[in-house]
Amino acid sequence: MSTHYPHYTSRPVQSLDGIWDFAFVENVPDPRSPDLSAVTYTHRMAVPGVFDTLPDFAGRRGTGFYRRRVTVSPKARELLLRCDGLGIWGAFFWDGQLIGVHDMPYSGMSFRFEAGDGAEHELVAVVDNRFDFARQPLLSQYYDYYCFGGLFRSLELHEIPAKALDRVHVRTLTLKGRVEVTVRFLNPRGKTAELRYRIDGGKAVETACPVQNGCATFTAKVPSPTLWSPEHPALHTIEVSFGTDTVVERFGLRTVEAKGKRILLNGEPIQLRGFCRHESHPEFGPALPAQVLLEDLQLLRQMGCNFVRGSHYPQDPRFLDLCDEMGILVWEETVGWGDRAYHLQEETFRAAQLRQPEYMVRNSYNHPCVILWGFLNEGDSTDPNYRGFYAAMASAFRALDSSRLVVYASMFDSKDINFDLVDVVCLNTYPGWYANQESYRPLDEVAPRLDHFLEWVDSQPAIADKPVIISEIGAGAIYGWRDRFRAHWTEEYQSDFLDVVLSYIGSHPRISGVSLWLFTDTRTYSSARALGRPRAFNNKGVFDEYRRPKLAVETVTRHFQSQAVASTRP
Ligand code: ADA
Repeated sequence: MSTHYPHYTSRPVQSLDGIWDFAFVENVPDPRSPDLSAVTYTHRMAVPGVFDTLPDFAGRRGTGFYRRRVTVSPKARELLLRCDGLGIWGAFFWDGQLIGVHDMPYSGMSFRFEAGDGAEHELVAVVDNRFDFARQPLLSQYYDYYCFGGLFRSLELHEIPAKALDRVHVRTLTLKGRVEVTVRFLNPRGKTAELRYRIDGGKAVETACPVQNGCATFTAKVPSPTLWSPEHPALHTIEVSFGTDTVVERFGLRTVEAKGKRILLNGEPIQLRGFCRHESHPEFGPALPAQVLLEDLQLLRQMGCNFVRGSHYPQDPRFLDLCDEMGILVWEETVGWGDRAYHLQEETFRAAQLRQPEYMVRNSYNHPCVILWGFLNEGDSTDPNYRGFYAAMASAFRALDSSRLVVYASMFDSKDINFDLVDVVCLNTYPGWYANQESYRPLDEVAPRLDHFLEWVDSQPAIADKPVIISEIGAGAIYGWRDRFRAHWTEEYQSDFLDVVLSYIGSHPRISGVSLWLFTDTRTYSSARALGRPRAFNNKGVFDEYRRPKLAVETVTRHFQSQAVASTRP
């Protein structure tokens, strides 16, 4: 059984998670065509895991070679390797032959190939964590988060039958339980497909559907429909069979839209209360054990949150399954950080960005928790030269999924020129933190800056009707650093700061939501840029990297819990 939905219940599926042979090599000229016979496997490595937090390789950049034996059934013909995510670039070799390049960091990708003769095979993964713009344009050393190296999410091997399913996507058509079901095939053949489906384990329905562009689409009625919401995260399942192949997908009935300056969930206005969260841990990197995923979600719930911004990359599918179950709304976004002309003008960067929505939508479509598709965090949204690219990113998401809102987080305040292209106006802003040095009381910068922004939005006809999210705002604090001066970097200052911010947001109905920066402290630059990031961590977490609470947790809890109570009052 897979670690997350979907579950392929009839084809042979084996998990490749576990301990692999490993070698770390520096200065490999081209990891796309390595000399595998020259590699000496000196170590063992965990999958999922990251090699660059372990004592022997901490902080090093180079090429990791992973190797293991795999046994498939002797009659296996076609295989599919699914890798739920790696960093920062990878290639897979089956019996020495290249079977796929994984160049979408943090995204799940699958590779199909012939099994070859016999039951015993060798699988090698070459995982490179060096920054190389030509090979991996999506991640750079200057990004304000450490880009870990390794096979950091699960791997599976599937034996594919001749008639095989890829994914089944379910879209809510009406809140009374009418859904649109799109079945995607791996080997689309013929004009019609004979399908069998069951919803919530109920009666099996047979249907013959026309196949177009590799997909068959039909509508269905959920027999006992229950809406999904943060308060009642009810979920449904659909099991679809095609020939001998069966997949079970889970979905929720819910709608999301932007209307009259509000975000509506199931037709009702919703206020988003939450945090930006990095999938990061000093030891595990993004390969968080299920226990830590649960820990994070319990901490968020205890603070009264209903929202997580998955900064700044596609999310772990196990985390999204848990958000579905626990009723936490999610903003999922493409890999990117502060990209300026030097990236935005490069065709390799643009092409890689434009491919990300394809994987994100394919992987996350059925998660009711995901309500926002985001792209290009703090990219240059002031330069008219890149407005076309912003429009293309928004269209890429909309073409694949018209059932969610599309956003990007801007740091440019009233200088931004692209807010009209997306559904919600989202601002990252740090008044009172990156403050005027002459300021005697930097906290006084918060309200005027936010006032100015909201007035500006309302004065712009093209965006005045859109909802507003404060997608980042926060202040750093070093865990355990308390001081009666309550100055920058003390836990006291962070707590005072978030008190001011959340008092403001709580009394300004024009703001539809906030994702505070940041949930936990997160490893970042290890170069000289770390001079502005004590410990080479982004220290704006209200928890440190080991999830130990700072003073601000009580402050945030007080505000979010009282807002949560207020929002449920009739
Ligand atoms: C930006 C960015 C974050 C983080 C933050 C900060 O808004 O989006 O990733 O770097 O600034 O801490 O300054």
